[in-house]
Amino acid sequence: MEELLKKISEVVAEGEAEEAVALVKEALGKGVGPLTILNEGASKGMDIVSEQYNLGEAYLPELVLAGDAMTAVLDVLFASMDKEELAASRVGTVVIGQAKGDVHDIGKNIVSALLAVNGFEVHDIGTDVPVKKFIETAKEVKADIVLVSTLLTTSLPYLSDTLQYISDSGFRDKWYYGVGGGPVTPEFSKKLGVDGWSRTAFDCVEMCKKLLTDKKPGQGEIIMVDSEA
Ligand code: B12
Repeated sequence: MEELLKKISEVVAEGEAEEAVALVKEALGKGVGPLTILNEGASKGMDIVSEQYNLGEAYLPELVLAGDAMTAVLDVLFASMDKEELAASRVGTVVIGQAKGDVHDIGKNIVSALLAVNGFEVHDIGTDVPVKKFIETAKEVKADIVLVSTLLTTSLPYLSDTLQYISDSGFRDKWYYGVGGGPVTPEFSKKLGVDGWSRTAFDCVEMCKKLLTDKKPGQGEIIMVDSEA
């Protein structure tokens, strides 16, 4: 089974969407859980291509292809997760989106999926999301938590704009505000005064559960979860 998961990571990194989907279906058919396939296979493919990009061994077209393969794999994995069972055990409502100016969506999609499979009602409002849209959606769906993701340093200011907007709209004591993504450091998040920060999508699930049980929005210490620390 390890061999199959390794192969999935390789074909995702190579951007071979069709082959990746076929292998993922094969793994599901053999009883491998969607989260194992995601964590031990497909996500590792994104790590491989990221590393190649950083070393100058892969360029933007390769990233786009790998991103497309990952998205195709995520569609299959999400479809295989039991939605009705999840709806019955709902723990909270989350609005999540990628900050304005940022179209990276793979990490956010993984966060959304993991929250959904852990019983959260997730409203994913996509990429390049204007600050106002987070607040409008949170009001509409009666959110408990608002999460903003970004991978771009140039979009970091929108994380503070969102917090400001939440406060100005009078919801700072109603909604928890959490942030994450590559350039979003623990130091930055603490200085910003958010409720939660976490490193990975798995950490984000734990962070959201802790927010709902251990803290009031806008009060007390920031909750940080970092499995890589
Ligand atoms: C794939 C990729 C792309 C793809 C995106 C495809 C897609 N559908 O998303 C494409 C080719 C489109 C792209 C474009 C660009 N990219 Co790009 N891209 C990447 C790359 C290689 C991988 C990103 C990825 O998907 N990683 C895999 C996922 C699973 O990881 P992740 O997103 O980090 O998410 C994890 C955690 O961060 C966390 N997380 C994510 N969101 C959240 C949210 C919350 C609330 C929490 C708690 C946690 C959390 O959980 C996730 C899973 O554990 C990174 C390099 C890297 N090392 O990150 C560069 C990178 C992010 N890109 C970069 C750049 C500069 C660009 C471009 C500006 C390039 C250009 N010259 O045009 C454009 C920007 C387009 C735009 N306006 O957004 C830079 C950003 C530098 C910076 N800090 O500002 C990076 C870091 C590359 C580099 N080393 O320079 N990119």
